[in-house]
Amino acid sequence: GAEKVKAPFVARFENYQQIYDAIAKRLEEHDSYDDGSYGPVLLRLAWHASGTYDKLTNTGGSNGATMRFAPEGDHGANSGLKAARDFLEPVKEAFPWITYSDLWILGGVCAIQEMQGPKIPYRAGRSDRDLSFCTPDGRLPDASKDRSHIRAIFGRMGFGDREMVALSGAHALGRCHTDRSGYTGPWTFSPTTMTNDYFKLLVEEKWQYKKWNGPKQFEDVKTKTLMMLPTDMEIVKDKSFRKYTELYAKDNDAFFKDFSDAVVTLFELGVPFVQPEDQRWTFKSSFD
Ligand code: DDH
Repeated sequence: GAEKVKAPFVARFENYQQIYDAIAKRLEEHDSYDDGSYGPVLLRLAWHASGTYDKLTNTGGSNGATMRFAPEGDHGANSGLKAARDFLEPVKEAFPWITYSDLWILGGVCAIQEMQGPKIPYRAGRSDRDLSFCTPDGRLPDASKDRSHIRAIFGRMGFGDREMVALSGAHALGRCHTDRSGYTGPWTFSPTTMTNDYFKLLVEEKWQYKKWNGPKQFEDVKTKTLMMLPTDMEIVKDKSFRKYTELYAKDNDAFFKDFSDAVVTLFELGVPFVQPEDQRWTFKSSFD
C-alpha cells in the first residue's frame, strides 16, 4: 500500500507570527524593566547583531548570532545586551526550531512595531554559526567620535548620509546606562514610544556640555534631563546630515518610511536568503 511519509516541518508566516506574538506578550508582561519596556534593548541587540557587517569582505551581519560567544559578546559596545538575549531565551525554548539569528532580528522587529513604530517587513533564513565567525572588535560606532567616523562605520555597511540620519532616529528610544556605555540618560521624554522627537529636540532645543565626571556628553539647557552623545550632535551640525534631520523633525511620515526601509536593509546585511525580496512578511502588531 501507499506509504505515509511525514512531511518535514517548514516554518511559514503563521509560525513566525506566533513567535512575534510570544515576544509581544513578554514585552507587556515584563514592564518594570528600565523605563517600562525591554523594547529599546531588544532593538539594540538586533542592531548590534547586524551592524558588524563589512561589505568588502561580506563578513559580519545578523547571520550567525555570533554575539552568543565570548569574543564578540564581551566587546565593549555590546555591554548590557545580555539582558536582551536572556529576555528572548524562554521564547527560544518554546519555539526551538527558530535560529537565534532569526529570533534576535524578529525581536527587533517586534520591539519597533510594539513601541508604535512603522511596520518592518521581515525575511527568515539566518543560520547560527560558530565562534570562528565572530567579528573583530571596533566595527560598531564609538559615541565619542565625529562625522568622519559615522560615515566610515556606516559607509562600510553600504549606507549613505540619508540612511545614517534615519537610522539615528532610533535614539528616540531607550537610554544610556553608566554601567554599560558610561553615558547616562534618555534622549527623549517618551523613551518607550517611537517618535521623531529625537530630531525635533536636536533642532529645537539648546544643548550644552554636561558637567560631570563621566565621558563628554550633552544635556538640554531647559530641563537638564535629556542627553545627546557627541555623535548625535553631528547629526545636526554637519550640513548634509542636517538637511535630513530637519526633514524628519518636520515630517514624521517621511522619518517612519525612511527608517523602516533602512532598518530592513540593516537587518538583512550579509544574509543569503532563499525567501525572495518581494515576499517579505509583515507581522500584525498586538494593537492592530
Ligand atoms: Fe545607539 N547607543 N548608537 N543606535 N542605541 C546606545 C543606546 C541605544 C550609538 C551609541 C549608543 C544606533 C546608532 C548609534 C539604540 C539603537 C541604535 C547607547 C547607550 C550608546 C552609547 C548604551 C547603554 O549605555 O545602555 C552610536 C555612537 C550610534 C551611531 O550611529 C553613531 C542605531 C543606528 C540604532 C538602531 O537601532 C537602528 C537603542 C534602541 C538604544 C537604547 C538601548 C537601551 O538599553 O535603552
